[in-house]
Amino acid sequence: MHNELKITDMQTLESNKKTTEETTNTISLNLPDFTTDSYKDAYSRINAIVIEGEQEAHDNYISIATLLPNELEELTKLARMEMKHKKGFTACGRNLGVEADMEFAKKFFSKLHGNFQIALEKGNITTCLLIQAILIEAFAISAYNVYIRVADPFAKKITEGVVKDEYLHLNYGQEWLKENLSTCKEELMEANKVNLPLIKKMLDEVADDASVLAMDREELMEEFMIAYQDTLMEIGLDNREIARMAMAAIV
Ligand code: PL3
Ligand code: FE2
Ligand code: FE2
Repeated sequence: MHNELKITDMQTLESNKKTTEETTNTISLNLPDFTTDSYKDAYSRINAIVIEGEQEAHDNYISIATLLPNELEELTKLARMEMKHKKGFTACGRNLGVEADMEFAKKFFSKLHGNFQIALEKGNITTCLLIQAILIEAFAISAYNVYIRVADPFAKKITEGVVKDEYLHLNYGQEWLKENLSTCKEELMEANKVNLPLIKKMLDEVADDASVLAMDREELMEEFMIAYQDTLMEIGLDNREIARMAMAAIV
């Protein structure tokens, strides 16, 4: 009786071990080789985009606080998180032995950056929030959610922490726009018409490098659309308005 029990325990142990090994193998089969030159080459641009994006997000929240002085404390908190994200992603590049191509990344954001600056100068809070807290954050959320599935273990852990914050940032913009919807709807629609096509272009521009990292373009678009449409719904737009806004991506 005693012996029998022991055998059963051993068998359970053996079969558990096998399952673990099988799972590990399956996962590693789907992951790219992080040490190849082609992976590192693509990573030098994608990593730079993310680092630049986090820096600009920081600067944008600080700028938005000049338009919403009552929200200074909250916006400063968000800005601080962005600097932490930047540090995290810088460590991801260093961990893989990759030097980020920052010049490429600055160009990548230049058009959107310019539009944000113009809106800031004009005091167009709605446009600033749409660009940073909705479009850029939804873009980041889509990218990070897809990246988590194919990242190296070090970067995966960091990105998992970051993406949780990005939902808070998206939520911040969402709540402000929801409260002010009656007065900001027209500007929101107009700003979206101008800036959503830029996000689409940026996604197209990054798609080839992303695919080297095993990130699928369709999956990125899908994740973006989920975050984007979900937010517009929460803001209080109806189906027709959301469809109209999303259509701006088809240009
Ligand atoms: C807002 O908090 C940050 C904005 C960053 C924008 C990132 C866009 C990323 C597109 C490329 C996808 C690759 C993700 C890989 C991460 C190393
Ligand atoms: Fe961030
Ligand atoms: Fe963010």
